Amino acid sequence: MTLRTVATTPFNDQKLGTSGLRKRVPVFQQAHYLENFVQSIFDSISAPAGSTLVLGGDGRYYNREAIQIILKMAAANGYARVLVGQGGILSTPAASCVIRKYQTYGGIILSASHNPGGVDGDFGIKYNGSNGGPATETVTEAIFALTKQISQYHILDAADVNLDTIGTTQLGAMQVEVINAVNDYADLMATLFDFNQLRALLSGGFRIQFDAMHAVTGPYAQEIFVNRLGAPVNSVMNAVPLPDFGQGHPDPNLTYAHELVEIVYGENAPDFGAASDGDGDRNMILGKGFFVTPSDSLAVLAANATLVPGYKNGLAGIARSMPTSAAADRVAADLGIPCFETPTGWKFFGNLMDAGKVTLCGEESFGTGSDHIREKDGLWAVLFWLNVVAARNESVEAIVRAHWAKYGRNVYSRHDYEAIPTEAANQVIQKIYAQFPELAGKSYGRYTVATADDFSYTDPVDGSFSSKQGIRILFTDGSRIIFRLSGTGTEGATIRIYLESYEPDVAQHHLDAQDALSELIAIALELSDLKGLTGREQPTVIT
Ligand code: VG1
Ligand code: CO
Repeated sequence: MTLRTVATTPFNDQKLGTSGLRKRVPVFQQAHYLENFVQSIFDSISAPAGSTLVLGGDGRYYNREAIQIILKMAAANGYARVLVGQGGILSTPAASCVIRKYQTYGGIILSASHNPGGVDGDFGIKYNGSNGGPATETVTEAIFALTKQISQYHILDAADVNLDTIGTTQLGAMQVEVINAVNDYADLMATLFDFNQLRALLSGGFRIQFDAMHAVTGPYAQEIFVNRLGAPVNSVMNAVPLPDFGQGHPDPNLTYAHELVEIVYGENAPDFGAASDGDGDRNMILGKGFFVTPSDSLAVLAANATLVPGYKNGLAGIARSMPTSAAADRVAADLGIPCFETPTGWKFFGNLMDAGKVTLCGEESFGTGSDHIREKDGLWAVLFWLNVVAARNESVEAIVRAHWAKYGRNVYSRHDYEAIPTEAANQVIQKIYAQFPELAGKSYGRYTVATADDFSYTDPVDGSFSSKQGIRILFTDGSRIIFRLSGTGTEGATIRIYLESYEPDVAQHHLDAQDALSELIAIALELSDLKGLTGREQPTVIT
């Protein structure tokens, strides 16, 4: 085994997005591409000699190859030990769980989350710190800066390590320990939820259907729902993780999880449906023929948290990303606890949780989580919902409708326009900016603009400042239109339009969100001239 220092030159496109670096597989397969990025991570964090690293990914194409490269680089960079998920697989929440449980210095997660995988699909990589959470912006900027000046990386010439058998292998001076993270994760869940009550529910005729979308959560869902809670085996569908996710798009929403949606809206539907994404951090919650928006989900979980053992003493506070609806704010106000509004991306919640300021966090993009780890957590959200259903002995729909009756309904939808040429997307944003000076006070039908701004955020814990986090058009009645460019795509630009209005009147709560929001949708299209500038007639995805 020889230690090699390899000369390299920088790539100019290794800027991290909302959640790490995401590119097409062939980009990552270029000589030195992955190595440059990994060495930049190692150089920026400079872990003390003897540190332990956690390593694993969502099992997508190139996962195994990347893990072998990173192991050899970790050995050459002075790590003492690497904990790897069996088969190289770790869900994002399980990686966070394991980093915290074994108090490691940090971890590398290989995932492009909900983006499709396969030979021509997407691949991604991100670094999480010792708190188990995504590196903060300060760290990601430092990594990017190093990628622009890198001249060499270190790697051990060695045979590949067996990733499939639980146990320890020596790699140079470093130990590679293949672990069963499914058990670590399931054990953590058992400390938070009433597994006895859940077992009674799931083995007592209440039917659930969980769609793992051929992504990472299959083994975790089988262990928890089937093995530990006694649900029938067929409660978990698409449970085998595949490198190309069965050619699907592992994004748990009404468009891409259509197989599950058809079951839950069909005849003889189960009582409860749920799905998770490529790396297991997202969740979609469905009742029988009923969809729960992620923003409502956060609010409902917060309002019912004391019914769940892990949260029986109440919440310190709630945080939501800026585009997420204000439904959670209403619950926080009612509970007399703070509610924080952060930029999009889980990395902004870490400081708040570490400082004990918030317990629950959520994003409109099907992300919900708590301070049990430092990532959003798909299966956790499903278990939380089931625990609330069991404790209240009511259906998902009844719980949500009762919530709306009490707090009013924040009617919500997001319209995505994907793969827009970057130039056209920038024109749309510029078009809105240009109107900022004249927007306040302007009326559109029954809506009057209160303010328009570009969201910025000062972290209340470390004072770091983030600007340009999305355009907000705020109306006098609390309705909002938000425009943002995605930071996770790999093809052109994705424009996201987030729409929200507040409806206190129960008599209007039956309305379909698209109908209730139709005026705001028209205003958003008029303001941005989106159709004119992009030629797009319809959104690619509506959630
Ligand atoms: C999207 C979501 C954001 C989420 C991010 C990572 O980012 O909007 O809320 O945190 O994905 O989630 P963007 O920049 O494309 O809007 V995941 O499950 O893709 O790691
Ligand atoms: Co994800």
